[in-house]
Amino acid sequence: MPKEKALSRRVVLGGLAAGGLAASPIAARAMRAMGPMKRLPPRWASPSFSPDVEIELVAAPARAQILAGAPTNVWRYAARLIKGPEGTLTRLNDSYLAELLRLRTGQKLRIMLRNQLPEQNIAHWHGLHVPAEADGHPVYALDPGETYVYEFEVRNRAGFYFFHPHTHEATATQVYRGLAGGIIVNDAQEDALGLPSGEYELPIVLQDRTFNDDNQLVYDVGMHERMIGFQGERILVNGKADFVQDVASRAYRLRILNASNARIYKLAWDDGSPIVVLGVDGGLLEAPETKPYVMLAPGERLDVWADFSGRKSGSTIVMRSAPFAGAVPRMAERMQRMMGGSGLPAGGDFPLFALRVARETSDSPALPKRLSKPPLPRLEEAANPNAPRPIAISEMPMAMLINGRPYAYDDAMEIEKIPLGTTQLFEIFHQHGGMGHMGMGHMGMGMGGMGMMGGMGMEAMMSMAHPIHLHGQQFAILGRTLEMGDEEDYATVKDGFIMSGLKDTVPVFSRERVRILKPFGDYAGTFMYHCHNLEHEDMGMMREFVVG
Ligand SMILES: [Cu+2]
Repeated sequence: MPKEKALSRRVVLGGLAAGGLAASPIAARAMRAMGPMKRLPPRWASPSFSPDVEIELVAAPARAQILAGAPTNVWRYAARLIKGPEGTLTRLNDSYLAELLRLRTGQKLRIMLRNQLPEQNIAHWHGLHVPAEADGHPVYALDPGETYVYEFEVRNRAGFYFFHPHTHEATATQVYRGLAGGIIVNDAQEDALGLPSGEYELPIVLQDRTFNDDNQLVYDVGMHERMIGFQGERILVNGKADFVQDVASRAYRLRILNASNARIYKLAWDDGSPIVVLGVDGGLLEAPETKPYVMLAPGERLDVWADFSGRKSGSTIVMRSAPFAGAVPRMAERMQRMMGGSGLPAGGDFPLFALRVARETSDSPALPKRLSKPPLPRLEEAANPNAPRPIAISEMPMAMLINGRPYAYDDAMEIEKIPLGTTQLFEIFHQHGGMGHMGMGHMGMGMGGMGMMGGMGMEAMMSMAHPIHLHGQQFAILGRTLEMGDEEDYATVKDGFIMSGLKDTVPVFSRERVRILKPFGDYAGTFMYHCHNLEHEDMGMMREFVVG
């Protein structure tokens, strides 16, 4: 089946000049559908704001050693500390990723983003609860040479957060080229637990990429990739291929971030050990939870207790992505299998990284029984307990919609206008093919008799997982239900959800309905919500809340 390959357009992101975006069919198509983005002038420093931490962040082309041999041309956020405690910035493995930012709750932060890229750029602080003008809205995208000054207080509790571009219709390509970084926030409550720290706390940033023979990034945006989101042929951890980390035979804390464009992982230890979960997107759980595996979609984070006590020097434990179904449409899965190819299929079974015991020790901390009570919103606080606001996802070959509309700036519908200071109940669900709230169940599923393309039926094409990310304050997940779905597929993922913590991103699997409760405190203004499958986001699967 070489046809699909012929249809797909391989864009090599090798050069230091622009080009990737201009050549991208996604951008061209989306531009026609959504029109140009409005622009507001960049924000300057406020003389009345006195920062505890001040960072200069330069977005610029760079080179990185990712594979053996030739370096790879990338784009990178390079951070430099102007003011603040030692240890605020750490370089991750000399990779293309930005320096890891280590902040504390309550700190006042000023970040000066300088755009030295050949195209527009703006950065978003994923998971952080910040004022609208510090949220990296695409309306503030910087032209080359411009600077944007973010000023905000760190209001989040301890947790692992994430920064990446949110440039209009260019988030996917810019993240893919390398623009991303982690933010670890600490607080006094977490300090008191004495969790593994220093060399025993390992950030793990998961991404997938495809390279050509010259070690340059290839961004494949054919029809198939646009629908399911980019799936790279190799896994990178902290910007390196074939990642192996030496450890001692004791407990570690793994801070895992899925910074991939679209790939969902089913994290599982290769020796069958359960995964001991300490926390999720918005920090620690009340108590550790033990899972056979954990689903981790783009934008989500996981805090893991990994205890290598008793393991012999020289032994290795591997974190894999275990096989699962329903991340991409069934038909796409079949096509992937039929076409073979060199890649890692979505939902496939492959190793992610290895931990090799290099030193034996008997000195290890014990797993705390209690962690930290997450300040979860409660249903009694909801302004709309009996009338949840909808977040209806619909995906068609040429239109990625939420609540029936593609992204447009300043286009909030009534259901997207949120009174400041309220807590709102939402239901996120699939709404296919413009069939209103009928859902798929009424159409009858089953692929029998359906042709490959035209006659295949929108429903089968479209039923896939979408990681939905809401900017602003963290939310609670109240429940997840499967509507007339394929129980067999769902059984491959459903034991990998963590329901108890504070979240900012939740994958909504094929024909799943998810209820969440989200507070809108502190800040009025425009905040985005969108699919964190970045190809979907750039195709318009994004909307805005106007809070006020
Ligand atoms: Cu999506």
